[in-house]
Amino acid sequence: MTTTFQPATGLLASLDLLQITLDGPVIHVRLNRPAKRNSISDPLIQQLHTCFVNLPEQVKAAVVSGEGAHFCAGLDLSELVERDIGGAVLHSRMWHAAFDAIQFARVPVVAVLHGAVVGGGLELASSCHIRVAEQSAYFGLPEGQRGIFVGGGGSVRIPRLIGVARMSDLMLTGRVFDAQEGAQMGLVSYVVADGAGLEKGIALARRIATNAPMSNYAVTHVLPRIADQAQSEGLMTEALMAAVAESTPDAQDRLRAFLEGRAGKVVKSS
Ligand code: 1HE
Repeated sequence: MTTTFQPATGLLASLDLLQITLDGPVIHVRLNRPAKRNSISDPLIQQLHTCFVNLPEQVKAAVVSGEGAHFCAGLDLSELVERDIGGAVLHSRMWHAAFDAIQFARVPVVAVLHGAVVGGGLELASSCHIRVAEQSAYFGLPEGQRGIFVGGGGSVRIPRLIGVARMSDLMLTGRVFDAQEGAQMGLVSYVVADGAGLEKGIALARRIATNAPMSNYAVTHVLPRIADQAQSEGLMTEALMAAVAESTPDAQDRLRAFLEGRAGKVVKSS
């Protein structure tokens, strides 16, 4: 695959804990704190927030990865010591804002995972829409061992992916899941060889970027909300969203293209 990613300019270039590059409709956001295993300090969580609420106009899909041997070692534990109770609430809410900015970004986000994806790192991965894991990836929630609890939306997002029982197991017993186990339980959608994650993640992002923006928006913003609704409300929300999507010029063009034999068919992946 040829990649021609160029460094971001302007505000995004000033975010020194992220390495942000762009290739047409795809933005690649790499956590860039490898000496601290990409653990998430206050400046790093703030920079993630800033990045995802300021995606350039041209961007239609995003990839998040980590520099160095690990995706992310979670919360920067050195910052936890001596935070008072009020500060702790605000800190958690700051993480919620950042990860909401990712889950409800304007575009879908693909996480490329390798090495440790633990604690807040797993919370970050869970706020993305698709997860690609290299064989080296492993998943854990060491909060129990550290005497704390998840605070970056993990209790809301992780059970929706793997269920309360599996999340409880990770937290209570210190169990760690490898990439294959992550795939079996639906935490990751693709497992690839070590070193092949980014290529896969970028290929998926390029494919996602060819969809109609309103369809992608419906999937990332409306689908999870429907999943949270009771059946009756969910069906009504679905009908309204379907009507909005169908009536966009984009949908009309794409439907006509298929009917006139100008659009691709649905075939088995090679
Ligand atoms: C850190 C952190 C960190 C590394 N906060 N500094 N997260 C954890 O409990 C995971 C803690 N980290 C680890 O288990 C290991 O560091 C790793 C398995 C991820 C990587 O091991 P390794 O051998 O490659 O690196 P290392 O030697 O342990 O760490 C390298 C440096 O990064 C070292 O600093 P140095 O100054 O001595 O070089 C480490 O101290 C530093 N480092 N991880 C701070 N997490 C919103 S609530 C979320 C709650 C949580 O995320 S709890 C889970 C926290």
